[in-house]
Amino acid sequence: MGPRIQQLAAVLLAAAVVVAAARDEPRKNYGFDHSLDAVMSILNCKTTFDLQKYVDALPQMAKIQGYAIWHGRPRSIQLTIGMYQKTWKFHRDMPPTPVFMYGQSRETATFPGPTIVARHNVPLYVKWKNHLPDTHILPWDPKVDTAIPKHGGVPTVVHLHSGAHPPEYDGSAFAWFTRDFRDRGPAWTRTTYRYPNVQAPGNLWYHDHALGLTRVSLLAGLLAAYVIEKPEIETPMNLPRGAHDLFLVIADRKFYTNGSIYIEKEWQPEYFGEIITVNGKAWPFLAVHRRRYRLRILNASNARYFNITLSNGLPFHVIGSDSSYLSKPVTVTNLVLSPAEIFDVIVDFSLSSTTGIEMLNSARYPFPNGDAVPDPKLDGTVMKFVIKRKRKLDDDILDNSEVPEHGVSYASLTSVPPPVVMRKITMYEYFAPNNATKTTGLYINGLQLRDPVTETPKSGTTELWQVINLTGDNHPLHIHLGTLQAVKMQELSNVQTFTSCMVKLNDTVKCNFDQHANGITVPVPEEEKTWKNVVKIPPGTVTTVKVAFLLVESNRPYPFDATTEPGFVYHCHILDHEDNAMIRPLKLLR
Ligand SMILES: [Cu+2]
Repeated sequence: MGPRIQQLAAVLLAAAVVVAAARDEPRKNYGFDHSLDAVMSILNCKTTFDLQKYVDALPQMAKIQGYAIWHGRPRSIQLTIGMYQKTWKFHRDMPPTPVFMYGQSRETATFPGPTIVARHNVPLYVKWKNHLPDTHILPWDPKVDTAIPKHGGVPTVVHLHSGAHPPEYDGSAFAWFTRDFRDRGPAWTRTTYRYPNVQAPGNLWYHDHALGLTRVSLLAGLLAAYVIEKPEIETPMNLPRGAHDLFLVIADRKFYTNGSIYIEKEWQPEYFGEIITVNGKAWPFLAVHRRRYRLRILNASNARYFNITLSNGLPFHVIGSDSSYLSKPVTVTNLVLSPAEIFDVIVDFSLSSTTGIEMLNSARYPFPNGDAVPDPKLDGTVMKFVIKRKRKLDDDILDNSEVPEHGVSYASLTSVPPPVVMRKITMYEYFAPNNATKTTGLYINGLQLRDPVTETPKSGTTELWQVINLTGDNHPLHIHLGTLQAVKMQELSNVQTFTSCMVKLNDTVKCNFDQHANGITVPVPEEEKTWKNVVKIPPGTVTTVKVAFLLVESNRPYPFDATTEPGFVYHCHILDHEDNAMIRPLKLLR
């Protein structure tokens, strides 16, 4: 044996000993074998998969109808949805991965969970049940403010993202519970949530929201789609339906070679994985006919933005974004999706010049100025559409769907009443005193979640928020209950001077905000001009956002009391930022 081989053998032997020890060792409280992690790092086998792309067919998650039909009319029902630990095959050639998943039963739980299809104005009751084990499958950082149960278990609480519902059903970060409701957070009040579904039709999703665990619990798999249908609005649009109406839930992941999901033990400012999954499969393919398809594309990644295109230049006809349709469809060849953002598009594969079409991604990370550029062999591709050979003559020609000429009348900024309050919201990033590149946390207005509430909108009104981004990255602003729309994006001049003043004083008046809010105006993309649930806030800008705390479809106040405890929150939807601690309370007033 040469000296290098001897050295390698010694490392392997030491590693094997540590692995063996790790196997025998009882699981630590953090649910993570630190020593095993060390071995994985030593052997540098974090994510060395050489996966063949486009070998797994794109799955569609089961659809659960969130209402019953009784004498021809829709009526309320109650569902029970559990959270289970199981394994999931992300790729034909990968070992099964331990995950947490939603499902109506252990057998039917999937990654992502089942899609709930609710009906406008038909309340849906859901009993959320935690069947998770005593420890999390992923490590979490005790330095971050986190839900800690007395008796072990994994704290969970479900938030219906984009839902208009009272605070007690919002899935407050403090309303968490563990298995069989053994331990409950201070804001926990009930086992069953009631979703009124009073808002306009569109695409929502549900996911975990427990204090300090959102990033790891979504990474583990607690996420799924939710739709509110309203046939009066949607039937006349004549959109592709049934087998031609599909969800694409995109999420990046990093894996150990044993199949487990990789995340650093210590909180990191952003989680990025180079393996791109869609509906729980790494780089899947979808066989399509030469016809129009409706694709509801959700970016469920923790921190990764996507800038997607189709390899043969086919356009996306955008009909909606987040939980609202547009005023009229917008045709684009690329779409930028922040975490939690949804675009509802029609793609006409009958116009394809090729039989294989890859969905590509070119978004740098962190977005938009990060050093990392997607690798065409890895995160630079998302999935592939393969056009089926015609078997029957009518396979392709029976497409009566269309790209509608018009959307909805309530999507425009001017359809809601004028704002009654103007607020300034400042996004900060803080660094370690001895290391200017090590992010220690990100805050809004210099405050954290437990600091007293400062945003108290009047229910039934609209407001104008000037969101000042003093960090180097884009942040997706998400406001619970409210819907939002960017009015104007303006670059800040002398941003360094302004930032250093703000970091010291946290005062827009003393730091002469008005003298800095005079840079170039960046146009709001046409495909984002509707009532959104996340608005991308570019770095070094002030983005003016109109926020509606009412039902935009009718301009009516909510038909429920939105002012009760435990209130709502607003936050950055980069989950690593939300957890530490780019999140603030939001309390509506009468
Ligand atoms: Cu952020």
